[in-house]
Amino acid sequence: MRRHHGTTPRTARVLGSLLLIAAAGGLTLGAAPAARAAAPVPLDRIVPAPVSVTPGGTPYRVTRATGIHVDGPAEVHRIGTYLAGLLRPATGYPLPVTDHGDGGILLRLTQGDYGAEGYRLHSGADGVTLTARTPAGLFHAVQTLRQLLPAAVERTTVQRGPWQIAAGTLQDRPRYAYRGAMLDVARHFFTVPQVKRYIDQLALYKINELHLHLSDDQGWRIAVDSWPRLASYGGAGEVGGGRGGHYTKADYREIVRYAASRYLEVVPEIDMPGHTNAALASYAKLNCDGVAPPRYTGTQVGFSSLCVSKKATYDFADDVIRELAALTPGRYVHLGGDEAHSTAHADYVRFMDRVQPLVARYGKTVIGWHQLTGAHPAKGALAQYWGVDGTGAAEKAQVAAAARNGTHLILSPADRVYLDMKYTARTGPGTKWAGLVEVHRSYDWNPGTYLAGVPASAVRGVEAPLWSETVKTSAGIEYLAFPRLAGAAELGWSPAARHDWSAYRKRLAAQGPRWDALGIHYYRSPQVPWPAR
Ligand code: TNX
Repeated sequence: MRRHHGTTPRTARVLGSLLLIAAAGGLTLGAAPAARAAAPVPLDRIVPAPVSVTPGGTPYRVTRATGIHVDGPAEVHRIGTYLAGLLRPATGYPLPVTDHGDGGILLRLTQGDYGAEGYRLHSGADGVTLTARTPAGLFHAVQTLRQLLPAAVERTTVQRGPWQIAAGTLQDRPRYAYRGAMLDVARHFFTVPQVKRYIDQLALYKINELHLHLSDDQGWRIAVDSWPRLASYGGAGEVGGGRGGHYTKADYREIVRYAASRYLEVVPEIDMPGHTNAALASYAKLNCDGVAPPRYTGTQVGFSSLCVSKKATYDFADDVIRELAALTPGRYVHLGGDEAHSTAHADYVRFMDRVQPLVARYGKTVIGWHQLTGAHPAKGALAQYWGVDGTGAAEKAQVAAAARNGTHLILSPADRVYLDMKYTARTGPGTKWAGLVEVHRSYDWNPGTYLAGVPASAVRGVEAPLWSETVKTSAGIEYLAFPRLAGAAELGWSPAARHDWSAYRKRLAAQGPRWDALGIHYYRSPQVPWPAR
């Protein structure tokens, strides 16, 4: 992780305690008496908001004597080691991880009504206990514990404590099973370390799906052995004319492994039949006229199409989906299917009728952008809705009808959670085709009632896509994602009853010092009462 540089240890320490004061009490910087610094972060001051908290008792204090005890299989031990790794640099404490012992921090798996990802956190004078039915639940509990500690805990050098955790009990579980973020690695390529950095940021907000947009007009980003020029030629470019790049299969496996270690499932997308110029440029035979177009470095959409009438197209689709499925332990393959403006509608339907069964043949479930609902979505397919308030009634009705017929939805309304929309006319990167999307607008909607005529049970969750036409660095990603990503994560996790902008903006403000400590480059929206830096 990249952290702040250029701060001496002493100023870092002072800054750390000032940030703690700010996070704990929202007090004016510099004016607080030292004793106030000791107030721990209240149990409900986290993002996403937890289901319920019952405060009370004496806070637990992490000290040099604290141990991390694990009760469960090796995977629980691994989560304990991950927690120790998070806490050691800033506390400077040894925090041994052991399979026995009392007091300190205990991670345990039990049977019980926690759900697949829920957990309970209990904190008192003698220790903190994290309980869940699954390792994923424990991992989410660790993210909560992290947010209950002062923001300075995120720093890589030793900081002054105290390291207290508010007393009481917190019960938590997600509203939706699918809580996603998408990264477009096609318009600009992002390296494995850059993707890992984003994964760590997603994990902090309990996001559990990482959708990678692996191909588009401007680049093909995943090695395919049976069609090697897709990556070697089709991957060697990007928007603006940079060198681009692609993931080898080993790179991709490393991303999948790292994501799994943070309890995220990777959803690979190969966009078809449009958004395919990089593939068409790599192989002449994929073009109806047999002529490969040049590579493309602009940002127009809707001009490319696979040749729906050619056998080569389906050989290509079969090979790509087979190799991608073999790299994918996750359940899904995303086929794209958006903005196929250069494919006649009948051809689009024909293409999807032939290609969706390939996904099932290789053991996966189809996801498509919601245009798929205009064809014949495969049984069990998910449609990802990316409309806006102004999307036409007929299109919305088509999506709702599909949802009633069993095509469940992932909600990514572009004028709410497209992270590439500019916040205001004056903020730097981003586009604005779906409008300007400030933090309040991004947060203030209800996935359960968002689309008329969609049964609540047909909503699988929320995903925040980040298209990368205008960003090519981690700082660029972060500026667009933070703070809106946190809001999308809360919409996916927290109960509708906890949805409250005026409370959210205060909880969100408390994340600012944490992002500063982590070196996350974020947008300091005037809608959020950030503590002064
Ligand atoms: C629409 S959303 C697209 C992308 C662009 C994005 C820019 C979708 C399924 N297609 O091709 O990158 O807008 O915001």
